[in-house]
Amino acid sequence: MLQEQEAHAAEMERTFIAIKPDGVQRGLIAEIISRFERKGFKLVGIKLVVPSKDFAQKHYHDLKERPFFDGLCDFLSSGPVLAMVWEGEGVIKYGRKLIGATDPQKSEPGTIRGDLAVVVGRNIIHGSDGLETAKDEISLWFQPEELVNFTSNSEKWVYGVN
Ligand code: IDP
Ligand code: MG
Repeated sequence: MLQEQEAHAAEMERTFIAIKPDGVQRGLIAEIISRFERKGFKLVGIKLVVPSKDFAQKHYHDLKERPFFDGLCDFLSSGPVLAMVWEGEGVIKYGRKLIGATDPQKSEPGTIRGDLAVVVGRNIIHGSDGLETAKDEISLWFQPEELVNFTSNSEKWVYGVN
């Protein structure tokens, strides 16, 4: 039992997920949260913020050479963004699966972008793409004290460990 608990603890990850201004404006917050929640992932941080353009540029710094960078940063800073941290086994990679491909025309039905978005410039949601980016993005958007450490009541049923 102890081994199972240790293995479970070792697999736990956190990822940064944001509903972009289009998703917030279109009233998709509950729909999107629900998909992560029903899967069994745990919400450990959440806030609604309007990022400055400077902040948006920091968030998307990897894309600064791309032609759409300026428009993307204008867009991200154009209105409220729902910033979240989700925790769970494999949540970084599986979160990206729930989200779907970057271009909603190529996202599978059943994914968030596949079901709820049509064009790449308005694809409603962001998710970290790896362990390092998850760490960087969580620390960019959240102070450590804004994240909550707790054991959810459902955890033993989701993972089969106490
Ligand atoms: P991701 O959001 O799936 O990780 P990235 O390649 O990291 O995709 O791009 C970040 C965001 O930039 C995308 O979610 C999308 O909003 C925007 N983007 C990506 N490619 C294009 C494009 O070709 N035209 C316009 N916007 C784009
Ligand atoms: Mg990305």
